[in-house]
Amino acid sequence: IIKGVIFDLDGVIVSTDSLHYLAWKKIADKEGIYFDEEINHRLRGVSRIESLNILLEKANRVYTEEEKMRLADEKNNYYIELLKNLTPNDVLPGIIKVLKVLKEKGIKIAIGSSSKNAKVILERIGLLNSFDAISDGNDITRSKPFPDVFLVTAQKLWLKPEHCLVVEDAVAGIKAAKAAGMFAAAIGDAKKSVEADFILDSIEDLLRYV
Ligand code: G16
Ligand code: MG
Repeated sequence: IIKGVIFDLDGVIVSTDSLHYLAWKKIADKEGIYFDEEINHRLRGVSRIESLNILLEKANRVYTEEEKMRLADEKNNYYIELLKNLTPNDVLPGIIKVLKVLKEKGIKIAIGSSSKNAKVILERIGLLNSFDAISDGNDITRSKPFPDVFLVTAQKLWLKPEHCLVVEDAVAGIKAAKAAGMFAAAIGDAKKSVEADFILDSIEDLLRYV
């Protein structure tokens, strides 16, 4: 029985994935490092510094920890600039309806994101006060595929993991949900995950399982 649904943010509630891509692409171009959409998929759900490490796999030299911190900061500054353009119109289709139906059914709703910018994003898209709990990159040190962000979210909801269902667009996020002992529903890029319990062709499909 599902008592709470935990939504990933980037790629599920709002498509900030394209903004992450633009910001990382700018860093890659400046550094003369090859970067494309396929590499970008591997950045879904993982932390900022792990994303940078993946991007640097294609670099032809070694970067010091100090240089890495500078590049990660620089990327985040571009990204924050891009976030200023977000509006409530950027909430992905079907989300508002699904949140409303879940609330009507008495199911708790929450955000479990790896992003340290999650609250800024939710504020921009007008959903900061719509959830029973929000956990993000500031609550944890180990990001997805570790289960930490979802376990913290379940605690904030006062729910056991086995009563929670996670909605994710990233393979790393599905792994995190299963490692947390929760149900996992995959949408978008995560549909290729073999670990997902449910595959969603659209977010409304979620309502079949709750
Ligand atoms: C998101 C993205 C990742 C990003 C991570 C950290 O997580 O999917 O690509 O690297 O957050 O973001 P930031 O640099 O803003 O802290 P999620 O979990 O919402 O999909
Ligand atoms: Mg995501």
